[in-house]
Amino acid sequence: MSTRTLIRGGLVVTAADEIHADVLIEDGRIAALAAHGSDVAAGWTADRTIDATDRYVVPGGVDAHTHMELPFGGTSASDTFETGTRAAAWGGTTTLVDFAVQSTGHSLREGLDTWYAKADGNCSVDYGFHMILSDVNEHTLNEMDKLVEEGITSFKLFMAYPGVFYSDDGQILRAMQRGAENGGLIMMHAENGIAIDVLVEQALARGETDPRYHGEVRKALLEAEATHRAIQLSRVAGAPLYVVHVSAEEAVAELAAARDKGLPVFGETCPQYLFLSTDNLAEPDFEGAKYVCSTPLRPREHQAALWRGLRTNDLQVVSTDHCPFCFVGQKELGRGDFSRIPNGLPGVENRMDLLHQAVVDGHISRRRWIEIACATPARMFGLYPQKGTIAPGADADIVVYDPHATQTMSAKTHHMNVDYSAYEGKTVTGRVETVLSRGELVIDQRTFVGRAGHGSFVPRSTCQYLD
Ligand code: DUC
Ligand code: ZN
Ligand code: ZN
Ligand code: ZN
Repeated sequence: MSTRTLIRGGLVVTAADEIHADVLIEDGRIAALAAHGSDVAAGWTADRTIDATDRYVVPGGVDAHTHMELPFGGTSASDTFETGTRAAAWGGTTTLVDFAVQSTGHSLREGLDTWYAKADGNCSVDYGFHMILSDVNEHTLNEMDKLVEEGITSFKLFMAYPGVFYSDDGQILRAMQRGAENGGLIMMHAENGIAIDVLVEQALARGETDPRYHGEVRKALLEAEATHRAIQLSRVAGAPLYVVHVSAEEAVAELAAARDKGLPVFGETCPQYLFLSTDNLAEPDFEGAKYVCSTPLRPREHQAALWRGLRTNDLQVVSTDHCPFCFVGQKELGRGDFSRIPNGLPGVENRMDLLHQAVVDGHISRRRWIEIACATPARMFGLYPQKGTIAPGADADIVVYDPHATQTMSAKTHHMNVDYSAYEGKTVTGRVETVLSRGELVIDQRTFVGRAGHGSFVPRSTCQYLD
């Protein structure tokens, strides 16, 4: 039986428009929009009506960078697909693109099947996968073609982490060449890991073991160098490039210079780089470990370049790189040696709210908020217009957002399975009120009413940001 839902009286905000409109949902999809108060809208009836007066009605967030259950640093990221997708929904995100991992010496198929199994039946919102390439060889390259056909249309490579995920320049070039042929988008972790490992060893030899040294050895210049090298390799291969978790001003400059030449080079940053800094890494009593991620947090001065990049479209996407590890028992593995602190921050629940705060603070416009958090990640990764917008035919993934409510972020109240908040005590204006995933309520007036297993794998087309 078809269910009709009506969202009445809100301000519908998309990347393109802001209109006072009623939204009619039928069979999990958006059936129609009509001006609030118009004869057309007044004539609509529904099984369920949501009053969105004084609220924004926005597309569900698309977080194109998460790591649920990632085995890393001798432990495993603490959010499962069940807890992580529930927390995502609480934060107004209705689509995740998580990273399946190829283990060295194994096939892409094995890695991908492992991730399908982790997610299947456990998610309360929809998800797709990118594939991390840890072992670029002839077999892997052939498998890339098959994955693209299966809807896994993006591949992450690492210039960092020698001995773990690392690819050398020859492997990177070959993967890029293959991507240029099969349409797979190469995503790059751009840090010079070989040089960083030298600096890590030297720092530890000097007795510099505290979390803040993580930020000192992973130098901005080594992010910029790797970004530059990745751009040049992508030019040689004739492939577009998406640089993940950009944090350094110098790396933004490399992207901007490439884009000024008209190259198809894209950049993502994350809330932690926009709102946190090396001040957090320097917190006493090993608390800085909570803020250890790679690329690292930078001195506060870098933030202006990131905000500028988001305004000028030298950076196109804000994703979270959500990769939570509990302070107790996980981050603590690195006491006495910062290089053993598992890398990653929690944040899947906080992204939409922090970026709304950026609207309040005047960094970005309301439509740009939706563009960088919903529409562009959907287009970048082949999910548009099914995801990322509110338009007839699109999936009814919708957030009713209260722009006036305030909230204070805290581990005491968040829903991520991690024992601290990276934003503990931060008060922001704006709060998710109600969330729909394909027309079904997941959050109803701040109550979780979703279901593990509602969320489905979404096969993706190739990058649409080049169209
Ligand atoms: N960076 C992180 O902080 N965590 C997981 C992997 C990565 O590249
Ligand atoms: Zn194997
Ligand atoms: Zn990375
Ligand atoms: Zn990541």
